[in-house]
Amino acid sequence: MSKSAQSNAVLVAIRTPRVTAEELDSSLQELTRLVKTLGYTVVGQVTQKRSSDKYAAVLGQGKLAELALWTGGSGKVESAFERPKHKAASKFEGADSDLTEESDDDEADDTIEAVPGPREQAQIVIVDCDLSPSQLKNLERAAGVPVLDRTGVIIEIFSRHARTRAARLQVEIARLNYLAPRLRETGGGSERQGGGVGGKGAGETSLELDKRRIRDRMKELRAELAAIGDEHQTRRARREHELTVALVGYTNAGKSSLMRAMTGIEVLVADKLFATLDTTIRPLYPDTRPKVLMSDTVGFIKKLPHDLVASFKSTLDEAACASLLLFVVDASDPSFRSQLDVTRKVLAEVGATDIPSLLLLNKRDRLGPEELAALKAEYPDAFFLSTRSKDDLQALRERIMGYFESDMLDEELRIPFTAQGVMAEIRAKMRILSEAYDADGLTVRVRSTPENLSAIKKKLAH
Ligand SMILES: Nc1nc2c(ncn2[C@@H]2O[C@H](COP(=O)(O)OP(=O)(O)O)[C@@H](O)[C@H]2O)c(=O)[nH]1
Ligand SMILES: [Mg+2]
Repeated sequence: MSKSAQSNAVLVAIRTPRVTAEELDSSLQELTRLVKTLGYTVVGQVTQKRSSDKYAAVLGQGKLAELALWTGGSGKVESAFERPKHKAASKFEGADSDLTEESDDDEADDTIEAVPGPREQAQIVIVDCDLSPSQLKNLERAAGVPVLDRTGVIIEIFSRHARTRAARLQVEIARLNYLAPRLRETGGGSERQGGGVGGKGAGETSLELDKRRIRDRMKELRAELAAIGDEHQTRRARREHELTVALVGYTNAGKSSLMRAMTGIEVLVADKLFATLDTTIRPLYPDTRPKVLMSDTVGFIKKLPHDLVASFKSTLDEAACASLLLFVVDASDPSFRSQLDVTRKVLAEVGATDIPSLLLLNKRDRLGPEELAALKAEYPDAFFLSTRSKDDLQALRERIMGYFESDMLDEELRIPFTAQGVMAEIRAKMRILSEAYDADGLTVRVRSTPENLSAIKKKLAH
């Protein structure tokens, strides 16, 4: 339990006049899912109606105090050591008077009900809007715990999902770009030092030095990225070796649930040995012959900050290498058609146009019989399922294997006892339809991809 106690998050959101209650709610739901993806449990939220989300500490004074209840902080921006600069202070006072004008009584009532017990303390604050560096600093002071904004959360998720070298570089650039203006002076304030060899330039503070290092590193990363060039060759080569099914679609479609159910991650995660394994790509479980890998992509995000579009696309590299794409949609979400359009368009942009695909209309348990019939008429080729139905999952597994096997050949192989080593490879890569032993060896009937078949035949010929 102590581990989960270390990873509670409290969400903060501002509802500006342009935003409806429904929009705020759906934005917070999405943020909750993103935060969960990072491994945090959302234990509470602090929201406030304000004219803007640009106030010095985002929240007004009363709401800062409410936030501090969750995090155990002071609830105040001013620290004993450093008072806000003149301009910031007057802006902050403005924020206070704004609170009395705009604070919502209903929300205040909610707060009293939701006052956290000692077991629900949050160790991080996640803010639904993007924060300026000084807003971040002010909030951290009041909360007394680290603060991450929406962009920070998304960058963190992307970096976990970036698998190819190009994707890693792209995400690293986005991270440094985000980090640079948020760097703070570490150590003893802004002391200046003379230039040492390879160290600070004359009169350069350590903060300036850090910023220069970041700029240099970004230059390096960009050069490296440019040098990688066209990766299509490598992709094609990979596709011949492994059978990979990639799940793509918006967040909340049910991709991770499907991934868990089809690959037995839950079984594995329960066993601590496997807990640290990469869970974004795993073989189907129970094992299949041939082996089929499933990959979970980061998922399309409705409010994706513009600066992150490039790094988001790069996390789709895995999908662009897949042998089969599964487009997962939440069929009970009225906006799934437009989401499907965006998903298809972006995948075409990352060069995944020639990959065969199957449309999965998920959450069919949430549809009435008439809705279901109408959707079946509209999407006759789609596969309907609920990730909660064992039968549906089994049927999907058969559909996927059937797809791969349609490309495969059945053949009879003669394996003399002198070539028994080859059998292990056959068992790993092919589906064995029958095997019969006799005095000199065995005869197996296999179903296999043409590539694997010719590789094995070559070995047997030796
Ligand atoms: N009713 C219903 N809910 C589902 C189904 N599949 C997933 N969900 C729920 O939908 C939410 C999002 O699922 P998740 O797998 O995290 O989606 P992802 O963002 O695409 O990875 C979770 O609350 C799931 O429990 C389903 O078949 N039926
Ligand atoms: Mg997911």
